[in-house]
Amino acid sequence: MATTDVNTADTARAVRTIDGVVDIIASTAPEIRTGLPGRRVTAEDENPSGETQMAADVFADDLLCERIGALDGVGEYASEERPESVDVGTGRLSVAVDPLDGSSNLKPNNTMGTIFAVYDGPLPAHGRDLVAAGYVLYGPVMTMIVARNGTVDEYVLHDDASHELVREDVSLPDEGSVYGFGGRVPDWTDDFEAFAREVEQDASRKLRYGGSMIGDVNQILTYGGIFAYPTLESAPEGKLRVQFEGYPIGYVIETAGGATSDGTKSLLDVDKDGLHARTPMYVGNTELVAKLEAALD
Ligand code: FDP
Repeated sequence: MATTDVNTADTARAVRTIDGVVDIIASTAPEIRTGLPGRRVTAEDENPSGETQMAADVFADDLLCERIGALDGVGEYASEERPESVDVGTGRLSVAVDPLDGSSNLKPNNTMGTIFAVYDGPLPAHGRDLVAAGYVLYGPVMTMIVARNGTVDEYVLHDDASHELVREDVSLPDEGSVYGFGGRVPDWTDDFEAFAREVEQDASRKLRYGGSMIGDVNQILTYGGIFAYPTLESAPEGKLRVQFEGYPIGYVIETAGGATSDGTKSLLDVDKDGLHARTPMYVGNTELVAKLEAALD
């Protein structure tokens, strides 16, 4: 077979696999949500980052691993809840998932999300290997954001496992009107605190912070502005995970016309070893992220 035929076949298979991952995320999210009421308790284990797991984290991870792992074209599955990735097939695409982002919001019944990233290559992968990424937001309405083929779309997810496209080509509004910064304020660096105080002084912006990254990032995608989970004095790498949070959210926000940074460069250019490596995260309108980088310089 000629090389071009092989490439065409590979590409067609990859497109089918990516669509399959999106369909599985969309159809599994209502089940994850339905399974939450009895699982607002801690599980017996900690996750690989040493954080308390909720029973819901484990439940969502098991469902997604089983279904995504059965998809043709997926070679590896990894999640924030497992120490190692799992070999699930012979495909060249890998899927990394944060099954329930913001699960400490489960007790107070606040927003949470499910994040997914599809990489062309083995895990841990690089941000520039992403071929699709997105997230589900469990809010009053269940929505899903998907970035692929250079555009970002929004879907509404229904309880019967169907999904409906509601917005095409989503982009960040030009004038950002909200901000949300994580971590304890006394634990922020002086430079970041000075930047935060400057952002607060602008009367056109309001604080919107809910403690679940997906909820907070979706505010930025909707209203524009800036979200940060910064470097902390006690945690120079910040809290959020490169493979499961930094890269996929970097991909979504940059595809939507925004900018992202680890403090000096795009989140997609972060170079870290290890499946559970962490990174500071700053995402939002280009002008605000540029100001942030200048402030931290
Ligand atoms: P959670 O620990 O509840 O799962 O990465 C996880 C995350 O939530 C993010 O969603 C959120 O932005 C951040 O951690 C909040 O952490 P802290 O409450 O420890 O600041």
